[in-house]
Parts: sequence; structure tokens; C-alpha cells
Amino acid sequence: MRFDDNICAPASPAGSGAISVVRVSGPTALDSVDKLVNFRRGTAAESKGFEVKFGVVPGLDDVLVSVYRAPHSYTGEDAAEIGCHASPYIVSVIMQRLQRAGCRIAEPGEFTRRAFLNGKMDLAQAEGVADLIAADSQASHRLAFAQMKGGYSKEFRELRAQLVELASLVELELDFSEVEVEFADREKLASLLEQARGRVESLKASYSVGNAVKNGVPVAIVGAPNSGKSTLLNALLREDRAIVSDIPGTTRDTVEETMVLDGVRYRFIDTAGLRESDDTVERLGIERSLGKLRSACIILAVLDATGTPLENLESARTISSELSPDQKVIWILNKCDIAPRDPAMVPGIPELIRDLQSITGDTLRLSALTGSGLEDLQEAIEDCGFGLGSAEGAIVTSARHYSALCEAADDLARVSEALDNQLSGDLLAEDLRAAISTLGSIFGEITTDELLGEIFSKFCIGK
Ligand SMILES: Nc1nc2c(ncn2[C@@H]2O[C@H](COP(=O)(O)OP(=O)(O)OP(=O)(O)O)[C@@H](O)[C@H]2O)c(=O)[nH]1
Ligand SMILES: [Mg+2]
Repeated sequence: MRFDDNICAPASPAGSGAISVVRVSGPTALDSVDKLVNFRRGTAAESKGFEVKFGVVPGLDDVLVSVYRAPHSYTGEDAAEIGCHASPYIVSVIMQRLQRAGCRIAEPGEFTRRAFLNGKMDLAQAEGVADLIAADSQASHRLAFAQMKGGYSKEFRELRAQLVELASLVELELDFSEVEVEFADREKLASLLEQARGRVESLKASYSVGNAVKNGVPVAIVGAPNSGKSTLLNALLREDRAIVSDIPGTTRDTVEETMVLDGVRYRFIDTAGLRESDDTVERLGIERSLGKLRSACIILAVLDATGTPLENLESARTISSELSPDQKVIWILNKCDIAPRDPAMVPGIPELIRDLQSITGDTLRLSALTGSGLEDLQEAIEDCGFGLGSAEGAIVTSARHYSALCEAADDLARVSEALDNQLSGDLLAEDLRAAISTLGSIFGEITTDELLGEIFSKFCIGK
């Protein structure tokens, strides 16, 4: 792909509307615009930039053109945005005329790619632009916005600078190795290294929240058949989304729907009731339930207040045997509106209840049918820590950044091991350099065409 030519693309969605914007950028982009538009005063090429000019595209439309001069534009090149009436026909004619006037149609993400190549933003910021466009909740918007504005990259740059300092200490040792000068303080080195490793680990850990917030926090609703899972999904969504019936085994396949609570998008997943079954289709459904249970961030484990303590104990055991420590589980005792008389009064039952409580701890009492207790449940979900309310520092949302962090963590672990084993400086230096360059790849210090192609091809045309 060349970057010394002019590109053009519609920058607003296709279809009719009030206005559309066609974007142009490149060394002689403004000359191309002048060939297309008759301005009331002057030309685009004469403009000093940051100017909105009124003009006419003869026989087609009246337009408003925003003119930007390099380097003060999104791409860092001379650029213009042509605002016309939003008719697909008008946009297509403007595009044709621009191509005749010396522009080619931009590749997806090429405007942002040029912005990156011209130093207007780093790679993480460019990825933040795509995330910002895709953000559909306050929390995902907040993360994308911080990334686009560069606050996120700053943390990685600081971390990288810390490693460069470490490397310079090691290089110092290498420089003096012939005269056998004992190292610049190995203890200082070890403590700097530990700090950097801690930082890498906490950034890595932030990915589980960041990824969930970006893509919607998965919340699996699991429990025995007939415990009221589908009723609970419907109650949360305030919509008849899933089929409810008093026949155990009603839900076969998973049903998924998203909802925003307190600025965070959650993906609620209703699942097939967990039980032993000979029915092939039901068994497949139960396998899916277990899969959703394992991959969810939050689990709503539904017990049935009308079920016996033994039934609930069995269901709680099944669920708890699948849980991993980083999952949040909210135990729910449903159907509290028709709960029978206190089962603790029946001989033999208190022991079962005690066993049950040892697994479930506090259970939230609820009636999915009447809605009582639903607010407490929403609060409990909001308290699971995906709200970012007090979160500080960078939160990793990108799989690419996460895998770079994992790689850097491995490199640093090797440096640490080498330090512990009193290995020589050149071995330390090699792994350190690898970690430095891996971290640099996050904000695009070192890139390949292949990587850039992969990142920017996911953008839309005109961005
Ligand atoms: N009284 C009362 N009935 C409820 C409540 N929640 C669910 N039910 C009833 O319990 C029955 C089963 O409800 P579902 O929501 O279909 O249960 P489920 O857990 O999805 O069942 P499966 O899909 O078979 O696993 C239905 O008759 C519901 O009306 C509740 O809070 N109170
Ligand atoms: Mg169901």
C-alpha cells in the first residue's frame, strides 16, 4: 500500500439522512477538492486550514467543506471533509469525481493508519479509536476513550522506561566485565525488576475485567430444572424473552440477551436445568449450560425454595464443583413467595441445611415471579467489580496487548531466574531487550506491515 497519494472515502454511514461527509487526505488532496467544488471565496488549496468553506458542486449539491492543513489534521496530511446532503446518489457522484480528480478509494482504516504513520497517535491510541466507535456502554466507552487519549499508552511507556533503566544497569556491568568490576548493585536490579514484574502482572490481571467490559460481562443463570432460571432472565430484562413452563427441562438451548446496569453491559445467559438425563437433546443442552457456567464472569446460581433441602444441596454441589476462584457467584433462593413452612423444623433437615449453607453462604431471597428481591440482585451484580467506579490506571481490553504482556512477563521471569542464579549480564540483557521490544509493540514502537494490516483492516472505510 502506498501512503504518498490521495485517498477519499465516505466517512458517514450509507443511506439517506440530513448530511453525509466524504473525507479526503493526501499531499494534493486539496487540489482534488478544488477540481470538484466551486467555492464562493478562494480555494481549498489556498486555505490556511481550520476553515469551513461554502461551495457548490456544479449540477449536484451545495456543500460545506472543512479544510485542514498538514500537520494539523486527523491524518497529519492536508485533508478536507466535504459535507453534502445525505443522498447515496450525491455521495457516489462526489466519490467518482474525486477519483477523477486524483484520489483513490481508501482502504479500511487507512485514515487512522496514516495518522499512526505520521505520528499523530500511537498504535494503542489508534486501536482506541476503533473501540470508541464500537463502545456501547458507559464503561466500555470510558476505557476506549482513555486509550484513544493516550492515558493508557502512558502507563506502558513508563513501564518500558523502567525496563530500559534496568537494561542500562545490566549494560553497565557488561561494559566493565573485562576488568571484573562487580556489578552495579544487583540488589537494586532485583528490586527494580520485582517492581516491573508486579506492574506487568497487575496489567495482565486487569484484562479479565477489561475484556468483559468491552464485550459485555457474561452472567450465566444456572440451577436445577424448574428452579425459575428463565423466569429470572425475563424478570431482569423486563421482557418475555425465554419460554417459561412448569415442565422441568423446558429450556434446552442457551438464551442470551444483553442489558446495561449502572453503565456496564452484561450478557445474561439462561441455560438448561442441570440434572442427570437420558434424553440426548437435553444432555447436549446441559453440556452447553456447563460450558456457559465455566466461561461466565458472574454466576447466578438459582436454588428453589419449594425444593427439598436435599435437592438444593445436590444442585449446589454440582454448581460449586464447576466454579473457579476468579468467578463471582451469587446464590439465589427463588420462589420465596410460595416457600413452604420453615424446613428447619423437620427432623434431619437442619444438617442438610447446614451443609447447603457451607457451600452457598448467604443466599439472596427472591421471587422471580413477583419481582421481590430483584433490586437486591441487581445491586449484588453491580457490586461484582465490573463497574470501574474506583478503578485506577490502565485496564487492558485488547487481546493483542494481553498476549504481549504475557510474553513480556515470561521474559521478565527468565531475567529474574537468571538474577537468582547469578548468571552473567549478557544473558539478562537478552531477555530484558526482548521484554522491552514486546512492550513497545503495544504502542507501535516496532511494527510490521502484517500487524498494521491486521489491525486496520478491522476498521470501517473512511475511518
Ligand atoms: N411462585 C413462583 N413460581 C415461580 C417463580 N419463578 C418461577 N416460577 C415458576 O416455576 C416454573 C418453572 O419456571 P422456569 O423459569 O421455566 O424454570 P427454569 O429454571 O427455567 O426451568 P428449566 O428451563 O426447565 O430448567 C414456572 O411455572 C414458573 O412460573 C417464583 O419466583 N415464584
Ligand atoms: Mg428455563
